[in-house]
Amino acid sequence: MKEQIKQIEENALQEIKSAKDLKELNDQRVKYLGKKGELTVVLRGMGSLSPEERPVIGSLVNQVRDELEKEIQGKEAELKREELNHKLQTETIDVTEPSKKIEIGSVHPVTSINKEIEDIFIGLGYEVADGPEVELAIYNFDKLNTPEDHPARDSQDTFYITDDIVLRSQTSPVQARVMESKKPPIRIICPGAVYRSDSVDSTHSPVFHQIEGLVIDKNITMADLKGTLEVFAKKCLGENTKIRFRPHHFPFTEPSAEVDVSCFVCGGKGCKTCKGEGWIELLGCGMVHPNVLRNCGIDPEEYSGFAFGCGAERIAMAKYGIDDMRLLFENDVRFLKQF
Ligand code: 2NM
Repeated sequence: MKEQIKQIEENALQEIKSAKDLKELNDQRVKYLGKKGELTVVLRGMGSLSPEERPVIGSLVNQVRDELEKEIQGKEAELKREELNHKLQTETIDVTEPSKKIEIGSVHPVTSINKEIEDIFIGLGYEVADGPEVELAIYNFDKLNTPEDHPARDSQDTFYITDDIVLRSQTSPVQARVMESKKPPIRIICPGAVYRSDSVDSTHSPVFHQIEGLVIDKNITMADLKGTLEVFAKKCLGENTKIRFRPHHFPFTEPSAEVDVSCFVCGGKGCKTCKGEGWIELLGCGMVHPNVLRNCGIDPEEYSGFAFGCGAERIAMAKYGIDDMRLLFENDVRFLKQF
């Protein structure tokens, strides 16, 4: 039996010494000292020994067990130390390592056009006004002198929420609201999203952005309109820009006109940007119709005014040479980063 215990001791010491990690060490603890461990089994078998042998073998087993326990404790401390050292070496944080690059976006071309136009008109003494995109049909149409049978009122062209509520098809309802609530003089500019039931193609989108301007005061004439738009065109597109007026019709203005600017790419000779015309259509405008003034509580005998409106996407496309409006809505960063 002594031989057997010595053999167990020898094997155990060998294995404990070569344990690679804490799990292996624990397996050995169980294997030798656990409830069914080799040494425990020997202890249990002592019943068959003679009374003289019993204390000798008993004390030997206890001695070996104490020894193994000590060895295991020592090995455990060693393995824990190694593990900690390994962690300290592999999990260090290099505070000098450059951080991940933060991607900063860029200003959308329509946003920068809006800002540029706002700045020009703020410089001329205008204020920026805004209002609801979900609008009462009264403000979108009726007050703006757009009759019941006008094609713009058709549900083919305008998004109806109910019979009386629409997604605004222009930003003029903002101007009707301002005329109703403020006494002239009024000088405002209204940028914002508008909605029309158009299919998407290279020049149309059901959502786009408009900038409309409005001036109401005593003795405002077409000359004020022309002078204002000329200053605007030069500041926006360059000092050499010329403008021309073509007669047009809008229900909310009389007389009405469309305004072209001389091509800022070729200067009027004709090129790809102006499609050989020398001129590019910029905006619509006119003298505010007396019915509109009356509808909004302003006396047309005392006050007159002009208004104009243009599409922000169209100006951005002309100015930056963008040939497809869809690019402005797809928001591909590779496209947007160019501006
Ligand atoms: C345009 C063209 C012409 C316009 C008219 C008004 C208002 F509110 F005074 F009636 N606001 N904007 C107007 C006039 C808009 O856009 C092409």
